[in-house]
Amino acid sequence: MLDEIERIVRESGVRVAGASGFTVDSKGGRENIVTSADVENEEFLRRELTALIPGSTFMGEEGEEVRVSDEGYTWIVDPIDGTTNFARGIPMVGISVALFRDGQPFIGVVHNPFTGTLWKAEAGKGAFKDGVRIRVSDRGLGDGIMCTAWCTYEKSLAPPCWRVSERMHPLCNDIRRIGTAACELCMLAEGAVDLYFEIRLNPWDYAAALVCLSEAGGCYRGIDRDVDWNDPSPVIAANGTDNLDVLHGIVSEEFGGRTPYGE
Ligand code: LIP
Repeated sequence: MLDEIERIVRESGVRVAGASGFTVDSKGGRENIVTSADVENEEFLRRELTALIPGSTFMGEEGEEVRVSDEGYTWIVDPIDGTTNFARGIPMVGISVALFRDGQPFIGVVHNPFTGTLWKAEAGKGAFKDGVRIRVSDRGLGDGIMCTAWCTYEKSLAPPCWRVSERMHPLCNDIRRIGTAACELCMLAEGAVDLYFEIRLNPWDYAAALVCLSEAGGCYRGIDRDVDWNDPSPVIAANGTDNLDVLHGIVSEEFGGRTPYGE
């Protein structure tokens, strides 16, 4: 199954990397856009992936609302994670495909068609980047690089996000804002970076990458509970529980136990 999913994702990557003349529309607010390439790639992935498992359900960023099935199979897909990067020609995007079985994630594939990089994992079988086994780093906080964002789509939430960055910056090595959660979380899985925080992501941004992160020995959580697979959630992740606990503590203090998404 993983090989078949990889084949389909790579085929979709050829379409995305070769897209031209696509339209750009707003999804509400000037920051939240969708391109015709997103929509077309989601339809391609929906058709090909659901044909792999007849009767499977499909949750896609650009489609109608779907919940993860407690029984059977559900796909959670972001056809182009990092849409703004894609629309502006910044070659950091991720095609993200997760497969859930009986409500639990067990396969994740993330592919950047511009670099050719593909991360993949199946529960219990390890995580891989371009076919090579990967593991999180063992860096302490002082050597850690944190990927983060400052809530692009709801800028009223930016101030506490800035404060988290302000407090983490002197503790760690540096901070990066790359603009694709799927790829950033996979870079955490491969040991390139060491921490990750974003206050508001959708399941399609992170589901596949968190399978890779788990299989690579990393850890993640929400603020007051686990990450949600059906609704927007904060995502706090790290290469180990020591760094996760420091980051989670600062996030909790800055958001005052109040999480903006019903957590
Ligand atoms: C993006 C995320 C990114 C976040 C952006 C956006 P999209 O996903 O991957 O980390 O900061 O605001 O949500 O919307 O491009 O698929």
